[in-house]
Amino acid sequence: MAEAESAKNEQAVSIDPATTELLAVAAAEGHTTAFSRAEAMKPCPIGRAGSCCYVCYMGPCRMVGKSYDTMTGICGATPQTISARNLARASSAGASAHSDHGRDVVFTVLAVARGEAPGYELKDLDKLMRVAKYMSIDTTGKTKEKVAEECALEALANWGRQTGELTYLSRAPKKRQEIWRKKGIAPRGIDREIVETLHRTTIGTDQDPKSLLMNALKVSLVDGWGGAMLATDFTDILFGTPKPIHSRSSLGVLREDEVNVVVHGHEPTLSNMVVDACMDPELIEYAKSKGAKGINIAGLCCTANEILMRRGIPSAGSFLEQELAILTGTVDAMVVDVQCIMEALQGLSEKLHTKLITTSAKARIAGATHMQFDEHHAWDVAKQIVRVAIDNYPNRKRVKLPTKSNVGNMVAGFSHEYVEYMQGGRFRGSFRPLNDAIMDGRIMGVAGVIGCTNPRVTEDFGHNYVVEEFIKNDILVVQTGCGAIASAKYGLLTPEAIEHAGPGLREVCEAVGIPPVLHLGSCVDNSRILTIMTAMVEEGGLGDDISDLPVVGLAPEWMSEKAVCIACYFVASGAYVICGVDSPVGDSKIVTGLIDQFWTDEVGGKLHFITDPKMMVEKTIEHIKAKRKALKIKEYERGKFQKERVLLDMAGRRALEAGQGGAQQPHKLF
Ligand code: SF4
Ligand code: MSK
Repeated sequence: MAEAESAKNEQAVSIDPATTELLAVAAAEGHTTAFSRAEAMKPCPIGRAGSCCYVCYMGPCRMVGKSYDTMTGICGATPQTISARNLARASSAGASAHSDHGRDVVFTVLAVARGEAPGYELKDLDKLMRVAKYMSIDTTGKTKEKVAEECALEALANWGRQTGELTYLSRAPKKRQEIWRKKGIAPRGIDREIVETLHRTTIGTDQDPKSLLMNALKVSLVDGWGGAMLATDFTDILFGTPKPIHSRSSLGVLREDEVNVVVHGHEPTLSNMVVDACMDPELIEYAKSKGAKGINIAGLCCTANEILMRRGIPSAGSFLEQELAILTGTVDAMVVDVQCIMEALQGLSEKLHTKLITTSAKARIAGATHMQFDEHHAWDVAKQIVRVAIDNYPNRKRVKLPTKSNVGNMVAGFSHEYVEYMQGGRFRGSFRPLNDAIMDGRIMGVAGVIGCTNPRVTEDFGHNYVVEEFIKNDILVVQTGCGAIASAKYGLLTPEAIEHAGPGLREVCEAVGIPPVLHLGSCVDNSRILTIMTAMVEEGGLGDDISDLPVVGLAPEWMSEKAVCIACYFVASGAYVICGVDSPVGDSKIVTGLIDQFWTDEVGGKLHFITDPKMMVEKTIEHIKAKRKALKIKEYERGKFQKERVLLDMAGRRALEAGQGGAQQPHKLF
């Protein structure tokens, strides 16, 4: 656990003992890692703070020095235009990544619906019907395949839509939709908005910082309420909607005596097949024939979260653990798809024994073994991959598994559907209990703590510090991505973590049987947070828009353009967002002011970059309290809330699940 007294930990590269141990191995053996390279290569101070423009070849132009406020690029671009343009470009790059991922999942569902993808099935028909309803598709008398085909085609139309709006904008609160339309940021097609942002940000096009910043929000919405939300829904249809499941997270999940296959990246389609292949009796026998006791599969980054949420497959770690996994000498194959995969993996794999296997035509790495994934014969590809891993097992050079790894247990799998279900069962699920708990002060508010890990700050420290402080202050935490993996390593995703929680949150978690920190999934599953916030608004009592809710989004250790995009779509949805590490627009006081006050005036959300985790907590609490005050709900006072409500006991829960509602049930959650 992080030390509560100090929000700073400037010396340590990580608070994870397994990381520290393996970094010592790397140093002793002469290998570099992201940690050592970050130490050796200080960031360019000009580009880091958003003051370098390289969109044309008269430049790059660097805004720096005493004349910063008056200087311009060769074309006359002001520092604020350059800063805002860089932010808009980052937002569109992030949107492209999540959305292209979503598109591929939808194509897989389409192939399944048409009988062209053997090995996959339409696993969650309830979810399919819900998606059909969101899309106003008439399901009467249609087969599930027909419904799935129509849903997939409607989804795909979102990418190429030239006019009109994204289908899922209608899932947002009514008031939010009106704001988007009034401000001209209701996005049309996903591809159209991304292309337009790239166009706007070429030399000599959009040169008004306010216009660029509004566009940064518009293009981010194609991610949150478009590509990412569609990715979440169609992955649920294909592999099931997550529900609580036990698993573990740490480099300690790798095994010395088994073939270790690690899947890394973001997409769920191949990794799910690889999980099946690792359980194939024939392949297990083959592994035994090579001297291994069996086949062990683990994940990294968000591919890990996809198979963790639905199948309980353990996570070997977050973004910064990818090289460390190879350094253990036990990874017989690392199978990568797209995003967050370090090119350095290949060089390191060559020095040790790991086979690095790329699988996406979009993400090739020179020197790696490429085994092209194709959803039309995914099972064959997955089996071939596992066979390569098994064949590589006898080639291990040396094993250095961390001795101090704590193998954090966790309960993951909190889809928004389950969050609703857990508040009343199948027939009475709602968000009323959560809203009530906030209104009567048991829960102060909700914080979404998401995003990457980054070697520019102490690994896991920011995540760990803010999460512990939030639950201590009765703030329910929801997490996704590498942030969730970081918390899992320290036991914060277990029901036992309530020992760190404030009295109100503790009572709620005990009543429902949940951890105080809920793992909602991968980075695209940040869309589940949007759905939950919308449900809280629609439940009533907490205002009529997301901007009214006592909630804050944080990315304490972010590093990716995708994190910028996520931050932007939460702001565009009305939320207050805090990002750590440093500000990519930090040199420009004007842009820093615009993403605060101008964005607040326009859309009700704002973005702050705050480096000190302690200040992140203070600002979050300040914001939540201000929102509570504006809502005129009970002032939060630790431990002071009404206690007369009857909690749902097990008998009540069983009655709910059996559908015996009515007079028999005086039980109430929270
Ligand atoms: Fe310089 Fe303008 Fe070209 Fe940017 S667009 S590199 S500021 S000349
Ligand atoms: S994987 S985007 S490092 S959260 Fe989604 Fe982790 Fe950030 Fe990649």
